[in-house]
Amino acid sequence: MADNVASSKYFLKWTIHITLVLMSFYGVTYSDPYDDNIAFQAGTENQPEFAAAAKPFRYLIYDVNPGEGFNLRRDVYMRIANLVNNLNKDEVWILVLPAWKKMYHWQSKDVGEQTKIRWSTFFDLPSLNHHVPVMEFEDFLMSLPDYSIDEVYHLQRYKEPWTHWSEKMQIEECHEWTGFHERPNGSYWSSFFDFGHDMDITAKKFNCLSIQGHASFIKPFLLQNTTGRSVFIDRAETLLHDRFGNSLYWQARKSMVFAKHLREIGDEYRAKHLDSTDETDKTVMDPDWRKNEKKAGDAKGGPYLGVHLRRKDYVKAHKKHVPSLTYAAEQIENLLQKYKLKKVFVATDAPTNEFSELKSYLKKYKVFRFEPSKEIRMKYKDGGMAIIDQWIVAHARYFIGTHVSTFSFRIQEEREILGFDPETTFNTLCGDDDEECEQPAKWKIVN
Ligand SMILES: Nc1nc2c(ncn2[C@@H]2O[C@H](COP(=O)(O)OP(=O)(O)O)[C@@H](O)[C@H]2O)c(=O)[nH]1
Ligand SMILES: [Mg+2]
Repeated sequence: MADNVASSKYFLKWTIHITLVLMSFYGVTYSDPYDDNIAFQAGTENQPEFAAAAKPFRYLIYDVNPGEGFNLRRDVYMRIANLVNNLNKDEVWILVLPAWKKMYHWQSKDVGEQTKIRWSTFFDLPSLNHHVPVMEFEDFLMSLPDYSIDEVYHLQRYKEPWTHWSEKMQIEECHEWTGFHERPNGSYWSSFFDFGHDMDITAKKFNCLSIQGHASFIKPFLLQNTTGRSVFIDRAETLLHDRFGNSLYWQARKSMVFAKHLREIGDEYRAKHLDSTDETDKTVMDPDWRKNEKKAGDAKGGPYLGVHLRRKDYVKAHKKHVPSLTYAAEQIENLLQKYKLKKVFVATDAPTNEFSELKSYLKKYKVFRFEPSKEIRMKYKDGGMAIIDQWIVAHARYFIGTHVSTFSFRIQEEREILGFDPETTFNTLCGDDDEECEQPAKWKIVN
């Protein structure tokens, strides 16, 4: 009974917050996230005792090692989202989404600045909000008192190598460059997703925290050892998934629905070039991800082969596992024959000359690559183009990706959500000297 009361309060609290957060997305009204009175007024007339009892809600902001790419960052989001999901069992915490800033792979120079990008450019925020309450960093900043974040913890690994792995954490000296600079007044400046270059954003408190553990291992520390309203966790990739591949993992993953404007561009391309529609491919999805519980084999996929051909830095970095273009073409042709397909869609970061070369080896087939207009590239940048590629390639009848690429992993997950047979999903191109190469583990969805 007590549990029921507690959990219904939890859901009520959360609902209020999501409503407020969503209201701020859609510009319905603007409320100061730091003002509890305002926050708990809306919709609470029938529960005055709840409003009185409510603790102030808190903000968890995070960032990832600057060297990490887009698709590992998506994985870190899942770890933190599930930490926030867990925190919300005890207190209301809102996950502040780290604005996207330029990454190594976002190399286009003709699409305008690729920084301070909102998550809504790439993802559907109401869908994220169905899993945990989220807010864009920019919106959070607008009402942050004095642009001053309360506490920062820069996570780091322990210096000494472990002989026996166990969960542990401790505030220690910083082992490495952190990007935080102490000011004479004792506050700490950092660039905060590049916003700090135009606005003077600082933190009141800064510490390096050596840690080895799963994401929720930091929960008691956040609840008991931090008092700040806003807590920033830097290098959040240091935390491990609580449980990789369980139902909560998949809920977080399913909530990361791509933004509608990107899905629509991908769908239009599928219909125009690949004879692929959701009705014919059996990939009709409910707009509310919580209602989608597809079974393996429900999806048929469009009449094309989907390939993720990772090139650029991977050609050197994973020499043994990334095939030459001739050998990639040979493997593609074998699959086209095996599955009696005439079309292949290639998602790739390959430069134009490499793509033309690949095409020249596959003259008997129709080889496609998404070639967006300048307008679309300007609007949605390199990150948006990568998502459109992932969306199109994920809908193929059969998919083959690149060894250990997180870009390929995210496509595989997308196909699990869509309901493909895992046999058509967990496949990897082999390197030239490794014809019978090891295939990826089948991380099947748990609904
Ligand atoms: N548009 C597009 N971009 C790609 C493709 N493959 C790689 N990229 C780019 O290269 C980056 C690869 O980095 P990351 O996301 O870390 O994946 P990983 O390095 O393959 O594990 C992506 O984020 C994209 O910016 C592709 O097939 N299509
Ligand atoms: Mg990478």
